[in-house]
Amino acid sequence: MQDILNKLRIAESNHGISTGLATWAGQGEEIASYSPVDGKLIGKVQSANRQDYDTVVGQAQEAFKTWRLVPAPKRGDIVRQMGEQFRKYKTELGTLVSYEMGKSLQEGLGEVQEIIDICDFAVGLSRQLYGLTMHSERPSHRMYEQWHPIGIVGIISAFNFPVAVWSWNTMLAWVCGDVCVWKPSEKTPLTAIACQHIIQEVLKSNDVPEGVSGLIVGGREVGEWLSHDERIPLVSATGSTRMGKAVGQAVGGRLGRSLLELGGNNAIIVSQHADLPLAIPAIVFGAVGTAGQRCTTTRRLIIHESIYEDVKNQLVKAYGQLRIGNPLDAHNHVGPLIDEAAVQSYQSAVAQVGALGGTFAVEPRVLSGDDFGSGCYVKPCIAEVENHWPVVQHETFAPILYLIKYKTLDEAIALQNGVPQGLSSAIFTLHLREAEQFLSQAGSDCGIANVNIGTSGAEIGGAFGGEKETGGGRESGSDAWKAYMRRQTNTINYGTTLPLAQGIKFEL
Ligand code: UN1
Repeated sequence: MQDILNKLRIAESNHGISTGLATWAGQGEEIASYSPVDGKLIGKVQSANRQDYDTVVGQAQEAFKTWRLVPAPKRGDIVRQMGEQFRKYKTELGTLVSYEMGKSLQEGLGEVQEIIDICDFAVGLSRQLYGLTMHSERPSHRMYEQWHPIGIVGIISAFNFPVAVWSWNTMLAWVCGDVCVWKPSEKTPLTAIACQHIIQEVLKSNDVPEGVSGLIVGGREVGEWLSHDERIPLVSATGSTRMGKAVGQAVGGRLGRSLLELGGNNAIIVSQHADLPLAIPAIVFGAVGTAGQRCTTTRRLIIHESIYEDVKNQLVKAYGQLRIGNPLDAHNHVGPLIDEAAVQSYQSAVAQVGALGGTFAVEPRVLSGDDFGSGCYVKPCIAEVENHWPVVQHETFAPILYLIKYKTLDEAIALQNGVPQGLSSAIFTLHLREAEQFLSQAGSDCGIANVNIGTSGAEIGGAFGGEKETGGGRESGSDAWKAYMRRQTNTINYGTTLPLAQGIKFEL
């Protein structure tokens, strides 16, 4: 690991990590990053105080003045070079993601692949920031719209995807001509610093001011500074619904824009017409991948009553084959939770299930022993529950899968939609009518609705996000870029008279 930290220019230090970055020099409290894999200290980071914050935002404001003038395809070329850098550092960064956050190495590498993919996407996008032209109702008038950069984008990201979610926002924002100020999760500061180092080489060699990429390491107060700061027209926040409500209210209070990607409570409907050999691995990956800490994690299974016992038995068998342990060991499927507080949430949720009369098809357990020294390893479990129970309505960031029975598809869709969140959803069926009903306007109410694939593991090419308490924002692919720009409608009169719209007469 030391080799990897050296390559990423993160040295272990008891006195904070010196990055040599002008855009980040913390004078605030020290934040220690412990690995949930083995409980060891990876490094300590000085967080930013308010003065550091203002310095970074000031640098971002200055950088915006030049960055917005760089032609978009040229900005795209710089993002292309960043993609090359991430290709170069994929193994090292993926390994650090795995070690600092605790997800499997495969998923750590997958996360860096998402960065590479969004860089490629953004390069193409840099030549496609299209606006429409309209036909004016007035003679010798031309109307069109154009998209301009909006300014500083504040990015608040969560521990579970410590680098990919940053890149979805940043790479788009950059080709759009914006500059970014990033507040990573205080649980994963080192992966953020590593990213900052990786992109610095590109910024330097292209003479781009460092201020296009500010980094603010710190706790909740940094999120509050960003949310209340009128210098920041857009705040993109990924994390809990509680955090998103606070950000949304603060940003809304000053009529700024927020882009919120918050909690999910994702369900898969397993119809009697499902191809079970396809469904079972999708369910298991969705429920236990990233130890249940994705916002797209499969939390609820809504199973047709005629196949309920069969599906349950197959899942119990599949869970029996799961290997839990060090995520850097490629043999293991499930790593640790992020910290002990997450273990407590898992314990509290399973206790609530028990108290409400739920039964466990696969028992929960906090694992102990030499291999689980960090105290953050838990057993993925399966509980038989009712959808309306508060614990089932709530997103617990842990590998707890809830089983629910249904009789008719209408009922299944109502159950699937019957939670406060609306991020991801799926149905397994080979029946065309069922699939189409699920996808129809009267079907799933989520931002993501899949057929015959699970709820997690979305590709970057689609718009990512969801409805209701998930916050309504869309990041990543499709036309999500529009949130990062301001639209301007332009009407040009190239005639010799001044006709007014709506035929209004005004004579002097
Ligand atoms: C998240 O958990 O915040 O679709 C993002 C997925 C990943 C992204 C998840 N591509 O599961």
